[in-house]
Amino acid sequence: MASFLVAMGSGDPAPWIKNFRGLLPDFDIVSLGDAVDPLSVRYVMTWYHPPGSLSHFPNLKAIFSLGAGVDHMFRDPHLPNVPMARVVDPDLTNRMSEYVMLHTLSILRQTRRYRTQQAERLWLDDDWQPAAQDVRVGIMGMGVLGTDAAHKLKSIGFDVAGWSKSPKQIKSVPTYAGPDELAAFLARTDILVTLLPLTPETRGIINTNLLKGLARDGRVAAPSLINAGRGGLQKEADILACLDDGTLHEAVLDVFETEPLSRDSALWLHPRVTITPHNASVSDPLEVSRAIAAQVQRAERGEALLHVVHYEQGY
Ligand code: NDP
Ligand code: OXD
Repeated sequence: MASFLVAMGSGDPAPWIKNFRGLLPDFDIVSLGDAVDPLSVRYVMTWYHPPGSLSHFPNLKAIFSLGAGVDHMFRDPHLPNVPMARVVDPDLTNRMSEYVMLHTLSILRQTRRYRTQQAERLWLDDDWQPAAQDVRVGIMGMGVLGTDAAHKLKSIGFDVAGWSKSPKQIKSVPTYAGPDELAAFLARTDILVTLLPLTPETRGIINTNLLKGLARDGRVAAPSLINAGRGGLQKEADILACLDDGTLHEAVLDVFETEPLSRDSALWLHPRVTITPHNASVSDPLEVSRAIAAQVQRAERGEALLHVVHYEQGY
């Protein structure tokens, strides 16, 4: 019998094994560390598998990331050269857009300031707020998640633009592409949302230089940042310095250079930082299992996989 290997270096494999036993009855569902004939392993689902642990399965046909991000796979220098696919799931996409809309609106409507004023029982008659249409949101990463968030932000009135690697044509959303158009994109951005994958090209991209390029002529106090892509995109020391010197007004961070975020990090107590524990979008495990099982069935029928990861691009 062919095997489907659940290779998790992070998180509990048990619920996934249970799901796949129900969804893929023709496969022996095994976990890393189980005694398994290497020749039988035909598919792998991974989330932070230990590097090298997938390199001795000669009949492997495909690898599936448990998440939308695949940077965890590329940590492995011995990654087998077989097709790889990632999760694209409407539930995951919706949840990310909820996160982006929640925090973009919260910055627009200054909820952090009102929370502080409430704690001080302070009623100030200074309630002017800019309209959403006068606030420019820039989304770095116009893939599945960035594009959905862009449309939803647009539908509630924000002036939205996007930046990606390759040029795009998206109705009602001006787009910029590549390093040559980054400065122009940043210069029209009051709220920066990063939904980029972590690759050698994007590592550390959210740094002082980039943050200083954000708009200085906006209707908001100073530009703000929302990063729900990956922690490796950001330089946390630069974000803190930019918050303190007025380059940045507010930062909302779901992801961190090291996770979990160390209890010593100055980010925790900064008055203009919002921290969420890498849960901007955690999709339903059963939905993800169903999506992966459907991919296995496609491969077994000889059909091409969906949502394929490009080795050379790293995402
Ligand atoms: P996609 O692959 O669909 O989109 C990635 C986007 O980033 C594309 O528009 C791509 O450009 C762009 N991009 C990649 N490299 C560069 C570059 N060097 N310069 C400019 N643009 C670049 O990914 P998703 O939208 O599905 O997901 C994005 C990321 O979100 C994931 O990789 C993951 O890290 C993160 N994520 C975080 C979650 C959380 O809970 N915090 C949950 C799920 C995902 P192009 O269109 O030209 O290819
Ligand atoms: C993902 C994540 O990549 O949850 O899916 O971060």
